Amino acid sequence: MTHGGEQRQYGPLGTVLVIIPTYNEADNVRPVVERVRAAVPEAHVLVADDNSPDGTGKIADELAAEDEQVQVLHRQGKEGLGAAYLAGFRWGIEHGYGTLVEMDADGSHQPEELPRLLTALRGADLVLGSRWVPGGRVVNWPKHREFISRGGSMYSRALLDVPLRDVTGGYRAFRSETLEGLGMDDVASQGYCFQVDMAHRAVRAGYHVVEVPITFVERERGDSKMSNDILAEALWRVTAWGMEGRVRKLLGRRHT
Ligand SMILES: Nc1nc2c(ncn2[C@@H]2O[C@H](COP(=O)(O)OP(=O)(O)OP(=O)(O)O)[C@@H](O)[C@H]2O)c(=O)[nH]1
Ligand SMILES: [Mg+2]
Repeated sequence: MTHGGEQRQYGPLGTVLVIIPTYNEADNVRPVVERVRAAVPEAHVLVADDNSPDGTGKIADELAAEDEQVQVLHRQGKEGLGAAYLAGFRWGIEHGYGTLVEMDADGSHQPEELPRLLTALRGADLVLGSRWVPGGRVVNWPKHREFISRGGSMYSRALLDVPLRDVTGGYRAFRSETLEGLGMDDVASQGYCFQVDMAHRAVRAGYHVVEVPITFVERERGDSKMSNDILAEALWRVTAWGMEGRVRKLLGRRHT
């Protein structure tokens, strides 16, 4: 599934940085980093840890000491997924990476599928790993989580006119130019609506966004950070963006 101008010429992807945000992922951080390094050996990894009380940051430091392609961004405290990604994106752009990948630490996103996302990015500005396009699937996901996720995507799609199936997913590959063009400085979304926010901005800015099917696997170890606060933030922000868009359209029409 695609959106945007397909006729463009795309430059090289540059060096790939896989950003993995972590909060209390002590059991998961080592396996996921090792899987990324095995699946795409040329890629670099940045673990963005929010001072996890369970010592995830220390394990990430050990990984970084063992492997010069692994680095750690230590942040002061838990500020949400969106803030961790924005800090990771900025770090990656400052360090000259050409492609920035978002990936969860809990094994839900398969590093072995990353080559397919990167192949698609050769002809796109942004690639979304998608559970809800043909070929995409979820494994071991409780029905209520699937309901929330599918519902969230449908609601966002309808309200924001975003022609994408999986708007809330967090397995993505951005060209650095795309991120620079999206205006990261005024992104306020903290939780998972960060993903909706970025997809919405990309579509609105006319970027070519491609969805690639992925197999999403429910986490086996560690605790979920999904909360009612995170859902509430997503609901009010998406609704506000939708209203804002409608009002803008209405005013635009009156003036013409
Ligand atoms: N740095 C940082 N990472 C976070 C924060 N909240 C969540 N994460 C990480 O973001 C990724 C996604 O969070 P999850 O808890 O897996 O969220 P989810 O996938 O909706 O929930 P489950 O898979 O059901 O647990 C994981 O790697 C988390 O460790 C945060 O505040 N700061
Ligand atoms: Mg998860």
